[in-house]
Amino acid sequence: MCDVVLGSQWGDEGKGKLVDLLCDDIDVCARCQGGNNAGHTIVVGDTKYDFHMLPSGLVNPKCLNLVGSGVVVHVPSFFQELENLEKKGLNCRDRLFISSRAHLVFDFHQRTDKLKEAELSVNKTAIGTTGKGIGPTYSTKASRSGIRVHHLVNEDDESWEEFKTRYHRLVDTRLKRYGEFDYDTEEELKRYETYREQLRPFVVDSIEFMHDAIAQNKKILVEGANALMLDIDFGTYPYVTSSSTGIGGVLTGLGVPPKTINNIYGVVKAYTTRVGEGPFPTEQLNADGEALQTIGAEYGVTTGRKRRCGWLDLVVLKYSTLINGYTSLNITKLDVLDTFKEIKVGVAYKLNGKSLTSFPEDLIKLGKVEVEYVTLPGWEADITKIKSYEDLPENAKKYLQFIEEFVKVPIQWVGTGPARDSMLVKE
Ligand code: 2SA
Ligand code: GDP
Ligand code: MG
Repeated sequence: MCDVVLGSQWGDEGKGKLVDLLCDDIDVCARCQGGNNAGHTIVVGDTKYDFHMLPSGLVNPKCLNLVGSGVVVHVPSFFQELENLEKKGLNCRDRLFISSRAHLVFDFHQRTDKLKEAELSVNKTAIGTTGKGIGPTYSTKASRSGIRVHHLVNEDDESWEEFKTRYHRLVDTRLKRYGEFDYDTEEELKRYETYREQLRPFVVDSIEFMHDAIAQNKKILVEGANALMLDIDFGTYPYVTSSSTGIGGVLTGLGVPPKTINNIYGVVKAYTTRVGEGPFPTEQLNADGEALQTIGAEYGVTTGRKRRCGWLDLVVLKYSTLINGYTSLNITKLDVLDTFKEIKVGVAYKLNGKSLTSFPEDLIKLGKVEVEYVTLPGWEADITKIKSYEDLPENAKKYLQFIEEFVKVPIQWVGTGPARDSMLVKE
């Protein structure tokens, strides 16, 4: 059976930390979507690990790790990330596998990601992407001209010639679209001739890999990247990423049937953040937002961008719960609210004075909604040293209870700091 960890807001809720914690008792950790746009930080003792494309289960020495077929892979970054982890003492090579069906991100995808953003910025409609080539790669996948891992590592005689033909064809379509851009195709191809040999030992048929693990009753954990509000279908389109970041992406990105899914853990930051452009109804462009940003150290793990900050939005969380069907929640970064005298929570949206009954699909509407808030008293106490849920201040418990009752999903864990042991379990 597979358990799943998913982001419930706009990302950076602290999924990596929960995955790391759960991986103590997990045989296989799998990524199903996204690429190296993701950034998951895990703190173990004095060591901080930054994960981008590789699964966070690598921190646990017993855990096997799969980069699934729904992930898009920039091979140079794959090796760079692996090397960085090895430098920090993680022995990962024998425990890391990559799906032969995963699509490849080339440098020209990254280049055109930036060119597209520059085009959009003329009309002030840039998405604020990470520039990692994610959108362009999923676009070439959907337009059926993408190149997959198996195309690169195939061993038969003609395969390298075939790969080069595919590659040139693909670059040509990009050149037609964007005109000549500064890019050395021969240099990139040369590098891939080397990667071809280097990547081969990691490549598996991920369908066989996952189904063998299921048949052997292995404990499997799927690590979602990005989050529901960035989902290509259900997020704040077009200010989204280009993959299915919700529960659907687990099935399409790993090739497992729905009946294999067991627990679905929704990770919820105790407030809200967003990186990049797009609507954010509870954003606080004031001292409260600045305090959340500073105390929460809200900077992008991949790009270093400052994250936009605001109050917890329960309209978003309810919508996200409808789609992903969380079986329990992990509330993270509760400690960031320690010093606030009062804490606001968004509970409803009004448009032209009328309460909305569903989450607006139209960004013009979403941009105009008026958020109704409930104000709860803060606890004004340091909770970072607390070791049991029962010992939390009453007002902190009331805050958590408010969330639980509103979304009708039980809270299972509460994060009180970045470290592994700063996680309270609620019985
Ligand atoms: P892209 O690059 O095409 O996926 O960008 C499209 C939108 O998705 C957002 N996005 C993210 N939002 C939060 N965190 C992400 N990962 C990094 C992190 C981000 C960083 O963990 O901090 O370092 O800046 C992530 N990845 C994509 C992105 O901001 C666009 O709004
Ligand atoms: P992810 O993308 O969902 O894995 O989250 P990120 O790693 O991008 O961002 C979450 C940040 O919050 C990381 O720096 C974590 O180390 C940190 N973090 C996670 N849980 C907690 C918590 O409960 N309290 C505090 N203060 N920090 C946390
Ligand atoms: Mg992140």
